[in-house]
This record gives sequence, C-alpha cells and structure tokens, in this order.
Amino acid sequence: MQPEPGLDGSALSLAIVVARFNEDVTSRLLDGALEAIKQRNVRAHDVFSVPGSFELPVVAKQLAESGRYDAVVCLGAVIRHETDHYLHIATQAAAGIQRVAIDSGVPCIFGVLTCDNEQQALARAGGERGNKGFEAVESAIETAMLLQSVRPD
Ligand code: DLZ
Repeated sequence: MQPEPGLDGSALSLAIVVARFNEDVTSRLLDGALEAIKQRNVRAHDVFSVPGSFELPVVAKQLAESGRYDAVVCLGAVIRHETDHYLHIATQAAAGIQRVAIDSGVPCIFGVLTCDNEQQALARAGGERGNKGFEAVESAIETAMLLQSVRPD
C-alpha cells in the first residue's frame, strides 16, 4: 500500500490500542506504529494495552467517544490454533472495530493480523512483508485528515 505523498500528522492526536495476546508479534506492530508516528510528525499519542484482540472494540469505543482523539489505531494478532476459537475472535474484532468507527464517526483502524501461523504474522510485523502497525498509523492519519477536510464548520 502506497501512503499519500506528504502525509502529515502534525495536527492530529491518535490513540493506539494494542492486544497483548501473541505479544511477540504485537510488540513489533506497536514498534512499527510508533515509528510511523515519529516519521509522520503526529502531534500527540497515547498507548493503551488490552488482553486480547476481542477486547479491542470496547476500549476503542470509549476512546473514540472521549473526544480526545482524531483516530484510534487497533493492533492485534489472531493466529490459527487447533480449534476455531480464533475465527470468532478475528470476526468479532473486525466487526466491532468497524461498528465503533461508523457509530462514532472517528476512524478506528483495523491493524489486526489474521494469520495461519506465527511465521506469517512475524513477516507482517516488521519482516519481509512490512509492518502493518506502521501502515495502520498511516491509514489513521489519511482518514482523519480526509474527514477533517470535509467536516462542516
Ligand atoms: C483466547 C484467545 C485465543 C485462543 N487466541 C487469540 C489470538 O490468536 N489473538 C488474540 O489477540 N487473542 C486471542 N485470545 C484472547 C481473546 O482475544 C480474549 O482476550 C479472551 O478470549 C478474553 O476475552
């Protein structure tokens, strides 16, 4: 995914919510997100931690409704296990995060990896497939700026 040229977050305040489950992966997503915040000059940010990806939507909702943030970036890693438990977590996290975004009008970015194994996840958390945490922050900036530009005064 190519970012918008000249993407600038200097007018924005972001909330990052990161799941601790599969922390080897999610800590790298967070590193990527913080790097993007630095590179794109985001004015302010806070980081919040939740147990797993299933908890991302409820915390995103409170943060989105707080009026303190221009966007909420949700980070997690859902990895296939022996049962289909992971499927419920991934589906509910995706649906919940999207619902919060639409209901609140605050962009809530789905930076949750859904992978067959840890190798695939690590490849997308700073490995050969890039860092989806970094990309999630760029998506947050682009979407928040777009909404600001079309918002009635
Ligand atoms: C329980 C669970 C399982 C099996 N797998 C994952 C996962 O791959 N990724 C993830 O972020 N969280 C997982 N969890 C934890 C749930 O998200 C949640 O924290 C618990 O079910 C408690 O609600």
